[in-house]
Amino acid sequence: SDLRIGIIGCGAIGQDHVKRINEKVQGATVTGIFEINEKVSRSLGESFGVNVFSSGEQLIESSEVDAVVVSSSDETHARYVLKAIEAKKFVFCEKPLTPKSTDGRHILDAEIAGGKQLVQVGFMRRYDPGYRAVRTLLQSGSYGSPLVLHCSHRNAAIPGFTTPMAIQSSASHEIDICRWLLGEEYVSCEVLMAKNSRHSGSDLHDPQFLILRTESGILITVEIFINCQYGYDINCEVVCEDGIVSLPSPPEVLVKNNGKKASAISSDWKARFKEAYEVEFQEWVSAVKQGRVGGPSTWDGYITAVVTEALSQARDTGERVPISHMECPDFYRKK
Ligand code: ISE
Repeated sequence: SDLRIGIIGCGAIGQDHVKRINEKVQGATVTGIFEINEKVSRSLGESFGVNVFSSGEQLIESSEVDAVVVSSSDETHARYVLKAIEAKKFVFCEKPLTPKSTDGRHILDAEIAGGKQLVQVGFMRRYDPGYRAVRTLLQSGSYGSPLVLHCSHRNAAIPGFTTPMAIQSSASHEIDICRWLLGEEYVSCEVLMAKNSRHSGSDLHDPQFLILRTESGILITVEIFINCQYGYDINCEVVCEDGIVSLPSPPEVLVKNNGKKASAISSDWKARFKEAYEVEFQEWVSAVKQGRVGGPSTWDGYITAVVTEALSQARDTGERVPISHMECPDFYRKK
């Protein structure tokens, strides 16, 4: 029978998840939602034909919900994830797991104390066919050791974004994907501000430039550009000892017309990573039905929070900041 899913937080991405689970994912149905905005929640309850709960806690405890998706605002993630652990239910939490590493540590301690891995974090890039292909090639060893990664993460425009959000909300994807591609942790970081774009609002410095170094000395550069204007553009080039491995751009038809050669660039991250989100949820549901978690864990969410804090400190002080954290507990090592 279908896994019955409750979704907490039905803003843009939460609504997408409801549709995705009901229309694309095999073996799961959304049976309930909780959304803080009452108007939105009532109309969604009607249009999706699902139960509308009056709190996230009530949804988690409901006997009609087998597993929980948390896509509410970042600051509320920890309390819902902790509640799901208490109720011994599998929980998929959107990235970042928690903005603060202390909250991440609480989740980690609670999950270990409960004795069973229940949490998966929504780092969907790990399910993108392009990133998967890059990782397979790096792991093949055919190109020698990676030496440098050049990443850029550009959004066309995000209204209301602030300087800290560039790291917490956007760069968290690179923090996760680079350590996943390389199988190494970070040891230090720096942040440099570029010349400020005239399109950035008063609360945002844009673009920002991040530098991370890994245990074996690999250098990673990340340009985060929130208001690049021209489209959604994600790039990753891995410079190895014996060659370059680059993330492919989404395939787009090339048009020659009027003395120009052009291909479209999508303006939307939901479209760019559509396939990744679908694979991510299908794999999550299939694993949960077997009673396990297969994707990014609390540990991965915790590390991202630790690195986010180090980067924020580097940004505020203008200094290179060392990154240190505890060893990965055995509980989270892949068996
Ligand atoms: C957003 O939260 C995402 O997850 C997108 O992938 C990212 O590109 C965007 O910058 C974030 O705000």
